[in-house]
Amino acid sequence: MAFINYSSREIQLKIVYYGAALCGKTTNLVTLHKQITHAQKGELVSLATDADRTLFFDFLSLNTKTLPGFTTRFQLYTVPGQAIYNTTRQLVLKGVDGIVFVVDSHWDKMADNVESFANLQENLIENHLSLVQIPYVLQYNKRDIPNAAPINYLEFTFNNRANRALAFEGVAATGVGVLETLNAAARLLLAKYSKTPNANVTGLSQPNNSVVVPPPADAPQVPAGNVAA
Ligand SMILES: Nc1nc2c(ncn2[C@@H]2O[C@H](COP(=O)(O)OP(=O)(O)OP(=O)(O)O)[C@@H](O)[C@H]2O)c(=O)[nH]1
Ligand SMILES: [Mg+2]
Repeated sequence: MAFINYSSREIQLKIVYYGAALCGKTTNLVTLHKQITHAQKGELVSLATDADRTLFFDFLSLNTKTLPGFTTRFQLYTVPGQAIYNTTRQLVLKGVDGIVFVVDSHWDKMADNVESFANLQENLIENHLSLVQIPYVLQYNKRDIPNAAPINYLEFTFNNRANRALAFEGVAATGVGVLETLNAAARLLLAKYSKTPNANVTGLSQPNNSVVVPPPADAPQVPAGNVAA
């Protein structure tokens, strides 16, 4: 839940990166930490195993001046994707304001992605929340791999709804789409809480060319595994 302190003129907003194990959530934060100017960011805190699997969460704080007279602090978290850490995912979701759902584009990961999206919705319900009230964006990550599922397939599986979510193609490992994804999530929150939707949170210029174009209405549809809310 957004935390607004009028005496210190500070707004805190929590964005959680959610998705299946190894889809690239931590890589998004590592890349952001590298790309964003020093003055705006705190340390990247990661609690990981020796094999770099997230054990509890990653955390990165970004201070911005996107609202006149206020400091807006975006607190970015990742969840651990491995199935066994569900209690931790529920805890990290507490007080969430916005979500980035990271999809692994690898064909072999579709079942994991679908399961993770369903798990997100279940865990939001545990927190008395839902995707209807929590702004979210999608990132189709690992677009660089040779066996990536087509965007049409991903859009149908994860974004087949009347009010489609903003979706971005990403290569988190090299930075493609990472800032765009975060800025889109941040803009949704700023629009919700302040009616100031045009902020560039990361302070960097960015082309919008990685916004996924919705598939045409006559695109072939894949009936199985559609979990869009
Ligand atoms: N080819 C490619 N590899 C990527 C990309 N993004 C992340 N990876 C790799 O995918 C692996 C997993 O990335 P992580 O960021 O640790 O994944 P995670 O979602 O945080 O995983 P958990 O913490 O276990 O849930 C690492 O080897 C990354 O280098 C990408 O865009 N392309
Ligand atoms: Mg991780």
